[in-house]
Amino acid sequence: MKILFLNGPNLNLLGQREPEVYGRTTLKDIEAKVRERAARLGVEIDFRQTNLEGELVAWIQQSKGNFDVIVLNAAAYTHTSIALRDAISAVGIPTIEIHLSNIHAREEFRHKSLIAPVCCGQIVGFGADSYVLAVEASVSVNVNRK
Ligand code: CA2
Repeated sequence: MKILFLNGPNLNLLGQREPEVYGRTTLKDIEAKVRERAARLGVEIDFRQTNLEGELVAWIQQSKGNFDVIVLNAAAYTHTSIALRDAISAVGIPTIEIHLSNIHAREEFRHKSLIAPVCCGQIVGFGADSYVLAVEASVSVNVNRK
């Protein structure tokens, strides 16, 4: 089984800015945690970050036939991107939406996710553990699909 982890804009700054909101863990630290859990479950991981909306769209399109599940922290594009939503719909690979913070407990504009209706579920508010929980959720989604 192969999972594609995609991270959107500014997540490369994790651990370096706004530690009061996002903590001190870097994206590299999170990737290491994800790889550790995935190895224990015998799952393959590809872990990527980009600040570009079009690159996320391209990666989602290219995942067809190459990955079983996509785990997506679309960051700010969560709240704005019809292009990402359309790409998830078009590719038809089960996609899990994740966030470090609880977007529903933050500013009003973060409450709306344009991608949620085309994702199979949402994991929010557990910090780096949202990513680790997403490994577990991906395995469950993949098993229940077969
Ligand atoms: O909680 C999440 O995971 C978010 O996807 C993070 C996004 C935010 O726009 C979403 O509403 C919720 C922001 C990612 C930017 O991360 C930063 C890290 C350090 C300093 C500044 C931004």
